[in-house]
Amino acid sequence: MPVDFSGTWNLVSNDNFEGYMTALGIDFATRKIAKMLKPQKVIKQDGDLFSIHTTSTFRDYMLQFKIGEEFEEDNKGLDNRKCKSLVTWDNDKLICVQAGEKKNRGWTHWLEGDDLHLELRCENQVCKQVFKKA
Ligand code: VLP
Repeated sequence: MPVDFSGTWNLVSNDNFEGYMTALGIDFATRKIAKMLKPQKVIKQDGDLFSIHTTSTFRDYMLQFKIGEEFEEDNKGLDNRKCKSLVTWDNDKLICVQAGEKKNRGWTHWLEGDDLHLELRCENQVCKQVFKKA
């Protein structure tokens, strides 16, 4: 794949994270803390193998996957629901479907200029995040 997401990325905008967290059933107190965070993503891309490490002052989340290979995702420290997750390419976009209790759950990553974009979806809520290279 020509696109390379590798690098360290800092959050610069976060639209409707509240709606997304509410759809995931995150409690009020946790949402109040979480929406103040400016998480950083460290992405490592090596052929079909990816790791995405999302870190913040409150919680961290580590994801590792291979393109086209379904895996069990535990969402530990997020909503803690287990999903069967699958990440595939759609042209230059990285698309994850997180099959489980929540309908329409997943995310999409893509690059636009120097920025990393992330759309997070759950039920009828869409959160849009933009990151800049650290
Ligand atoms: C839970 C929902 C905030 C909010 C409470 C804890 C980790 C794509 C993908 C790779 C994600 C991030 C999901 C964030 C859901 C928050 C703690 C925030 C920092 O990223 O890059 O896993 O799904």
